[in-house]
Amino acid sequence: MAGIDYNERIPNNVGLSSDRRLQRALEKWQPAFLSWWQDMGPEGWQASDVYLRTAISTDKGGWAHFDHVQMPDYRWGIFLADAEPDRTIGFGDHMGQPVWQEVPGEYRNVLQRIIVTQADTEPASVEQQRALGATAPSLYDLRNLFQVNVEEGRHLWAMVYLLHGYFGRGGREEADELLARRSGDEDKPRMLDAFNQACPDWLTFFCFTTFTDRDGKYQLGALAESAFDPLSRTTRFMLTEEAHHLFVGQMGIERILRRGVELAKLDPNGDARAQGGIDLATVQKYVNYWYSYSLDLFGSEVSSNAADFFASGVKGRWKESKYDDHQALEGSIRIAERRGDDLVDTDVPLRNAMNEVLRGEYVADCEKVVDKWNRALDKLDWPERITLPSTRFHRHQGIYSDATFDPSGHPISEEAFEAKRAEWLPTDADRAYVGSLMKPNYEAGKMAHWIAPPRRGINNQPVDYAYVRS
Ligand code: BYC
Repeated sequence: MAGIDYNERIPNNVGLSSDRRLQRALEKWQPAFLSWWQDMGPEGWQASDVYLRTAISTDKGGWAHFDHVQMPDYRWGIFLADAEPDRTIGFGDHMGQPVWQEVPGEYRNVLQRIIVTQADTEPASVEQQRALGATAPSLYDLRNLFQVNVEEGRHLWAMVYLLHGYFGRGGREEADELLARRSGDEDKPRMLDAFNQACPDWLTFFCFTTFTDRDGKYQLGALAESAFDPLSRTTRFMLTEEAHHLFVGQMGIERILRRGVELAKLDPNGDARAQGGIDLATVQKYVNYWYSYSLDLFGSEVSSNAADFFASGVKGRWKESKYDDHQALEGSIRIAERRGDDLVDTDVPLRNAMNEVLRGEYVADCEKVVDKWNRALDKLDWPERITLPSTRFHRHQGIYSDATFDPSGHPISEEAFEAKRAEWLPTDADRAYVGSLMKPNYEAGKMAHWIAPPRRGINNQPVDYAYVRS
């Protein structure tokens, strides 16, 4: 690796070419990353030319440079959003003090933990999605999958830059561990539950990018408020890339719904499945599954960790500036807790409810997405609708995880839940049916039978453009 031109190989705006210490750390890590990418990144397709956008600078337009490239040659860059001059801490106990350019000793552990947790999700999602290239419904979708994958790879780089640049030996060891854990592995799983779930089909992929990537948007938004300025700047830039992932998910589900309705209308019994499509009831079950696992990613409704993160200035609220009170020492959030067969409202001090505050922003955003899907169904004159289950339904983390609730949030017995499970969540038979539809379509402009075409292509290219050339 000696003699490497870092600005060419790793586009960056962090002064990499003049930072010997950082260069040395990344020099060791880069081959390990590439070897992880070969082993755990998209299966096949590594020698294909994919129409990808690459971040080459943070200037307007510079981060959206489009070209056909082979994935291993993707220029994984390290970019921070521009520094805000004289930025001060916007919330918590240190409000008004200058932001930190180095890690304060007392917050070292907590900051490292939060960065590692965030970082771990990035390679995890690439691992979860690695087999999907074998069953892409179109070249357009195949390209979008790979775009998402390389950008998650870049987000890993962004977090590893922070670990290498600011956390010394401990940070370097954590960066190595990020390449050692594996999604779904019994011995070395990824850190958060959603990132250990299988992602074997494209309905799952579109639910994942709608709901799980959307958690990423809100977590990154909360970290963009951080008093640790390098973390704030790197997450601000990551957020600009995240929008496309959410678009891929939302439009993917909308296209499945549109096609499902088209096919159901052709069927004498109104059954999309009988015509080789995906029926709305199946989409609803997948939505229930991924939405509930993504709600878990916000942590417990009542959390002293979250209170500490806020107090110290490490993690803020979504768009902290829109709040009047940045101390959050007064006030409370009403949370329904289960007591026996009842739900009892409890007032939780605001700082302890910060996970719930962020989850509330996320839920409101998800509701808007579902509204858009339902508007599309309405336009097609179709009576069925998608709904979001209650935030209590099917939870594995937080205060609702040790009890069972129906999709409208009513407490029910475990037996009652199990009796309805097959109505509410994907069954083996649903997964087998969806799996049976997953046949690849690699002819430019052609779509799999179960999904409608997108309205337009990527970067003003036509839908039938050769987005991936083998
Ligand atoms: N699974 O007080 P609690 C993204 C653990 S996604 C397993 O409830 P806290 C992306 C927790 O670690 C964004 N374990 O929660 C999307 C703790 O364990 P310990 C990811 C979980 O700490 C798509 C215990 O339960 N970003 O970017 O207040 C593609 C009690 O914790 C889970 C972040 O996560 C879970 N779901 O908050 C690619 C941001 N939840 O320490 C990328 C950074 C909790 O007692 N992380 N636990 O052993 C954080 O802000 C916080 O760590 C969390 C949890 C919000 C995750």
